[in-house]
Amino acid sequence: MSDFEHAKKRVAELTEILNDANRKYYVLDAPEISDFDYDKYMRELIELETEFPQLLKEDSPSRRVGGEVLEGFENVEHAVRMQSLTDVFDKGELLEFDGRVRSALGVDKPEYTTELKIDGLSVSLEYRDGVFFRGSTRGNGAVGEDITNNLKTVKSIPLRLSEPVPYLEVRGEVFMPKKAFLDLNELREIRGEPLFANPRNAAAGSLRQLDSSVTAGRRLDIFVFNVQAVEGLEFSTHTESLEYMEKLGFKVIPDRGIQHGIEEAYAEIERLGEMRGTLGFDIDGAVVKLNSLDDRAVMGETTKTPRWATAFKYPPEEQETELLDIVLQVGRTGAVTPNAVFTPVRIAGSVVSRATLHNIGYIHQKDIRIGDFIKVRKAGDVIPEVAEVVKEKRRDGLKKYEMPAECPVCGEPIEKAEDEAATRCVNPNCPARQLRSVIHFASKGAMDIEGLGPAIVERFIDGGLISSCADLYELKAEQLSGLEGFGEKSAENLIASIEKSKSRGLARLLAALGIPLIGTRAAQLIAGRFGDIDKVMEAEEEQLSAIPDIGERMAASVVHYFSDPASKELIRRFKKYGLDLTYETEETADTLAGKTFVITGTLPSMKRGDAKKLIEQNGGKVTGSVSKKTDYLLAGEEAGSKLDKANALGIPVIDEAELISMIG
Ligand code: 1X8
Repeated sequence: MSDFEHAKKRVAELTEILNDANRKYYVLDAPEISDFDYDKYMRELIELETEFPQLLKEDSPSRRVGGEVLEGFENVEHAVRMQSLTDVFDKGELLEFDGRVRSALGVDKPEYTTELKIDGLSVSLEYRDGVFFRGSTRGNGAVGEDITNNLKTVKSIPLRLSEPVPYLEVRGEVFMPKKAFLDLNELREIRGEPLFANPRNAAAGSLRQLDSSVTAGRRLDIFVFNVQAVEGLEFSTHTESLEYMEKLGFKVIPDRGIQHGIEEAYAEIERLGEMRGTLGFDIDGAVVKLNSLDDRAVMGETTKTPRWATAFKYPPEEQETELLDIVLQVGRTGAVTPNAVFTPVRIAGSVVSRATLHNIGYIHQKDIRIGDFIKVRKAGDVIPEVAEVVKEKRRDGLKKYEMPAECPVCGEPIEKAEDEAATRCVNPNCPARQLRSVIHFASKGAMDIEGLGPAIVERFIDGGLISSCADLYELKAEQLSGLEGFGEKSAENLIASIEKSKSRGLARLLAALGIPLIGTRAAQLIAGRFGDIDKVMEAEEEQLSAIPDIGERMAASVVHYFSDPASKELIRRFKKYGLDLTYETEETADTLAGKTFVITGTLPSMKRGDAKKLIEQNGGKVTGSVSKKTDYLLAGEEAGSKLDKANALGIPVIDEAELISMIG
């Protein structure tokens, strides 16, 4: 075989392995291969496709990482209109819908299916010969936009079906799980980027990216719930079509059952409604549909909506409570955010007693006053917010709320810029700002100082031991061992981790400084381009923005940060304490970051201690006993109970040679 034929065969194998792994992980939620192996195969595939570009197919799993940047989206005319549903808001309206169905079909108990209505974005997915070739937004129902590249990055969308169906179009709803949404916003907050209001907006913003690698970085998911068109096949019921889609490899809407008559359907609506708070994603209702496709044909449709289905909208869960206080929180960038504190209430599955009030403009717009009765709800089921004031219940003498003129923490004046909603404390020495910046500095993605969590940072700042990140490097074990909860040993351990952080290198340090808009990846790119801190500090905006993926605003943010004498002083001190402020390529040795290993048995060439060191040098962690949190068991000769336990838990077992190949 020629090199090309070898490559072709291997590309087919890798495609198969990766598509299968992907389906097991994202559709079936039952992963079989490790992330490490997945990444390894993906790298191999990308290398082969780079060497032999003619092997890069439209359904290659490598398309999932994105990368193509478009000028704009093309229009797609939907061959089958993507209809909307008529809404009903209570049982009475639902019974009216059922009345129309019963009289048209002439039956007492129509056969319904009731499903969750996902609060995301409707998309159409089209397959030719079993290969995904086009995905589009709903748009106005008749014409949408071609977002194929972005949809290919959604891991639960199959790029190739288990059968080569000549033509298939399915409809589904793309959404961002609540957890992914909260993580994304947390990251955006750290980077000083605007936050998304709810998971739906985050999903919409992610699908509308012209650069598909941005979409790839957002954890989007999908449920499909309808076959829009299929060639060479006919179904008699909706449930049959769902089963068919499942067989083809789609992630199909869960919790579908058949109900006989509207009372059963209503009971199902109530059951689904009760699950609402416990689901990992937002829903905005339940969809009741006729199951038989013949029945559907009898009912027909209007231009916009089918007559055979309706959406039951759950009332937004809102609770009335009393606003006890408005407290102010000072963020790392100095933004002073007002928060409502109210008598605890239960909403969408959890008890809440605080909600953000965003900024002073929001408070004034809703005229929220301390002592008011307010209605609280969860924005997109996740973030509590104050929906409105119950004005009828307002008692006399409540005063209009005004922001204090001084920072609640440091007492220095606070400012509101004309063009900004936020009010800020501009005192760089404000303890609240310092607290947050030290917490960020020590965190995992930054300098990763083990044992220095938020609670301890707070105690150090409150106790006057430190007031900035640089002060950490002046701490002595003797100072700590006197503190409550610190023994001699734990004090020494913490000092040792602080010491260890000195060698993290330039990329992590840049990320740790908390420069607005500069996260881990940007820090890495900048460190790689300039190599040491002095060059970064001297860099001009044009040089920075010439780095691919570093935008103008990021460039300006870096220059602005280092133009501040306080930043220069901080760096001067870091140098004095001997921090490594250079970038070495080896520094990216975070191959094993986030991975936890347990070592057992006798290794062929290394002592266990050396293996531990090697894992740690590459960013991994070593612990003593096997648990669900263990990622790999490194096993040598005569491995005993740990091996049994790892096998029982399905934890991958590797040998010394595999460890070495993992590190590369
Ligand atoms: C919209 C949605 C439907 C379903 C789930 N989520 C949605 N957002 C479903 O059928 N289970 S149907 C639908 C529509 O037809 N407009």
